[in-house]
Amino acid sequence: MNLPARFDVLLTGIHLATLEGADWGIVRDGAIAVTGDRIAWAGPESGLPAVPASRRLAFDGAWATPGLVDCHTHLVYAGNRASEFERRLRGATYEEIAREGGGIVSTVRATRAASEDALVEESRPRLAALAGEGATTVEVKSGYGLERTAELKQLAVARRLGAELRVDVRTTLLAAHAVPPEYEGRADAWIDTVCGDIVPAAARSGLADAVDAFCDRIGFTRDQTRRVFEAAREAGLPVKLHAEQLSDQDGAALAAEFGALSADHLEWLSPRGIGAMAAAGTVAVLLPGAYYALRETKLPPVDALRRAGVPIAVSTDCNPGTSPTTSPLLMLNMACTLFRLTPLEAVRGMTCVAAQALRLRDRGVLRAGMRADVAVYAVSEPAELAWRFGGNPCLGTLRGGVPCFAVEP
Ligand code: DI6
Ligand code: FE
Repeated sequence: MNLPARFDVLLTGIHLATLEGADWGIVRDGAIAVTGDRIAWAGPESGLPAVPASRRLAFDGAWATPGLVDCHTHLVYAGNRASEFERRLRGATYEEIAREGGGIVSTVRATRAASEDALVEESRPRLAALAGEGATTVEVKSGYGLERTAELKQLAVARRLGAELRVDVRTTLLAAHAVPPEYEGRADAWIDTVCGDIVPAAARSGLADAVDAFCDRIGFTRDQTRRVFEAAREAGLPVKLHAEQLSDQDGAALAAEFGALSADHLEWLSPRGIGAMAAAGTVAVLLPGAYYALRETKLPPVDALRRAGVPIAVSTDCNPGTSPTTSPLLMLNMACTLFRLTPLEAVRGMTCVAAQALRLRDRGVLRAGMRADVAVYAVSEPAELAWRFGGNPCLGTLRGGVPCFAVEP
């Protein structure tokens, strides 16, 4: 093993859930040493190499996990949808509100009207809240601009916030989220614009790492989604899909056909879709917050996904319409309580498997050589992370090697 002459940061007095292998990868009384933005050494403190450290953080029995990876969010938006929530409680459905020009399109109006600086201000607390519970990598989608400049504005805001808060932000163009008001009744014409103008512009600007679409009754058809995927392929960007959320459109199989990183939501996923995802290595991203907030009753086929060996990730889906949460830890709990994942599956789903859903091979487990993204929690065993709901035991994180702790140990 190549050890540096000095460690920049050394964490001691922690138990590790490395998530190496198929289990928790527990190392009691461990230590993590960091050089630059990489883990230089991780293991039992008794085996710590005798290398001096510039900065030492000595804990007293906290637990360290890989930094959380929130692989599906829409956290850059303006305004809120509290009044839509009230309407839904009085009986209106999400689909009805969308068809009347509310829902996603109401957030589009607010997001277009906000300046880039105003969007940064509105969105910062959301990214900070995710990071405050241990997230070190967060995917952020556009989809509330629905015109070229406003879509790029959202992506630029996401990147700015990532740089400011030292969270590794991955951006996804979601111009095929809804039909913008200017194109009402002309979904195909909007897809022409998305494919001919917005996807190429996003690729040229370097502001998008991937392309997503909403394939559903109130979103886009399978054929329209296919066209978006073809434009993404042409532009050299990987794809992912909001698939089978409200109905079965056979979207997951289409995503798999394009080698998608992930297919997300999946309550209505069919056996055919599962087989296609398994064959393509497409990750299933489960979003219990949206399931909960829409009071869905159709569960994603978790057992069938397990049997087929499809990797399962869990994410917040942070968005104003269907998952107005900024709590990744609450999602771990909901993934267990609502979807019957085990705490280990849920935590893996928000670390190593979520990293896989973003095709990031350098994070998601605690091991020398990986990015020094670490979350530290005041819990007495790692399953406690999924057991609790409503509290935040996170003491802080290392984000690319940089200690971010409210109170330095
Ligand atoms: N499915 C969702 O759950 C979010 N987008 C999507 O395609 C909801 C977005 C919103 O309602 O604002
Ligand atoms: Fe979403």
